[in-house]
Amino acid sequence: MEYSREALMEAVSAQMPAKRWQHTLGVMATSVELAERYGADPAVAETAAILHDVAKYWPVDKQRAIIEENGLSAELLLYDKSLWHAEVGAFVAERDYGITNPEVLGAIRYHTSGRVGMTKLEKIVCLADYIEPGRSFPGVEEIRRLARVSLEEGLVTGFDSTISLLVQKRQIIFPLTVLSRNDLVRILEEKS
Ligand code: DGI
Ligand code: FE
Ligand code: FE
Repeated sequence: MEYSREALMEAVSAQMPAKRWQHTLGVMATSVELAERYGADPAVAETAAILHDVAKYWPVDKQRAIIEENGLSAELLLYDKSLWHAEVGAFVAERDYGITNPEVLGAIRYHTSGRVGMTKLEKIVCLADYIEPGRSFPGVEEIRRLARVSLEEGLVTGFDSTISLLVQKRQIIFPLTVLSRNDLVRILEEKS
């Protein structure tokens, strides 16, 4: 089934509290802005943004079942539940919303952890998730500033803030988050 932009927004918004939908609207607007600035397709970026947190409020048992029953990343189940909705979201986007564009599915799948070799669209949605207008956390203004320098400068600072917070709270870090962060540092070193 093909969803229009409006039908997709309505279907996704029905699956989350109003506040999370406001966040999604922010990620949409910021993804479009970043796509325009950095030369990606704004409509494709917006579609990924609409769906990026589609599974965020699904019961965790349902999320776990989807991962187990569909051969998704079993490794993810060994790490924090808050990581699961990204992988589940990509699956749901394809199964329930007929999304076939692998760029969109990748941007949903990797919006929380990142990955090594992130595409431009993946960086855009992941960075927009950090800096959309509704976000307020220590360091967000600096990430917003760096997002105007480059996608990599903004995103590496975002990952650093997540990793620092996890370390402060002595939480387990999903290894891919560290690998993604290192990959961006390497890209920036090679640029300079
Ligand atoms: O879904 P959002 O709240 O918009 O944002 P998100 O998808 O980037 O992040 C969801 C949560 O995942 C966030 O509170 C931080 C957490 N997180 C990100 N990476 C890791 C992580 N939690 C753990 N334990 N380990 C990680 O590596
Ligand atoms: Fe998310
Ligand atoms: Fe989000």
